[in-house]
Amino acid sequence: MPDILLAPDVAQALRDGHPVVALESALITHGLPRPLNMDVAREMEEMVRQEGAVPATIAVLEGQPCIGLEPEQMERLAAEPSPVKISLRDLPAVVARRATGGTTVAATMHLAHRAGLRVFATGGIGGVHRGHPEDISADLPALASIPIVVVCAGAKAILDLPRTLEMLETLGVPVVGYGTDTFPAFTSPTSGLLLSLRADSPEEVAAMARARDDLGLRTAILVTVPVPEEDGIPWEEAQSEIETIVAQAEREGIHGPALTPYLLARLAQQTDGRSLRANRALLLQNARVAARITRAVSNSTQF
Ligand code: PSU
Ligand code: MN
Repeated sequence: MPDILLAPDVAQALRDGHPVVALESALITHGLPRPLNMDVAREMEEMVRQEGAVPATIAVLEGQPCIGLEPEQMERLAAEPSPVKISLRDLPAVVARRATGGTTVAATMHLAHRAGLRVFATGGIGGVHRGHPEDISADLPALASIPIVVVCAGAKAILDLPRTLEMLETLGVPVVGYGTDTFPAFTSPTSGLLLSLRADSPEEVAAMARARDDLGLRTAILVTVPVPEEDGIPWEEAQSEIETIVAQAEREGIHGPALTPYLLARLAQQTDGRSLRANRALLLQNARVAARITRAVSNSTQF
């Protein structure tokens, strides 16, 4: 079994120096309900192709880390009855035991970087949970140590965003507002928290990634793109819903890896599906931006 299996079109694109965008799969297995999960996964791949790059959805299937899934592999993953939510610490056991699951931002970053991919699109990264400053997503240390560009819509709105942003600063991760001066809040366009970096074009992001490499730094560059205004839930409005569901999780004693999927599912119920529409819109937009950045990164590294 190869340690990482590349889909034929991904392998070809990497050989030819064509842009490849990594996509994660925990959002398919744990972030979105069926059948929306499959539709969105397909749409994200389509968006990347439309923008002139090759999509590579990353997952572990029966112990095999895969970079790029065939349509039937994607379908099997989306329909898997009890997939594993695979973060970094889970990778060794999942591979050793031949298990199947979706990779989180942290695990996807690791596999993508190992395969030579440089840009990765997701929805919202993990961070520090509200009321539980000890529950910090492995996404944050991964961002501090894996040099890849991660395109997201900020950290998930259900989290403690000020603490999450502080932690990213501590870890030395550049957080870039893409066309914005404030930290986007996943399904809400802004948290109101100010960012120190802004970029308005794919080329600016590519230049930062290049400078990071030249400086010998190993951090990711976190590009945060606000959900389109018309699809997003205004931040103040989202707050009251989130306070309710965070209290509910507390009462029900939900914690650990189950907490984020629980909160996302409750938020969808609580907002009558508006959070799902916002989640879909931001994922597609992030796929588009990531494809454009990947093209700029490839251009900036051609000799
Ligand atoms: N983006 C989405 N939906 C998701 C996720 C991201 O739109 O479900 C996933 C990512 O895989 C992220 C994970 O790494 O949620 C965070 O989980 P935790 O807080 O347990 O680290
Ligand atoms: Mn956690």
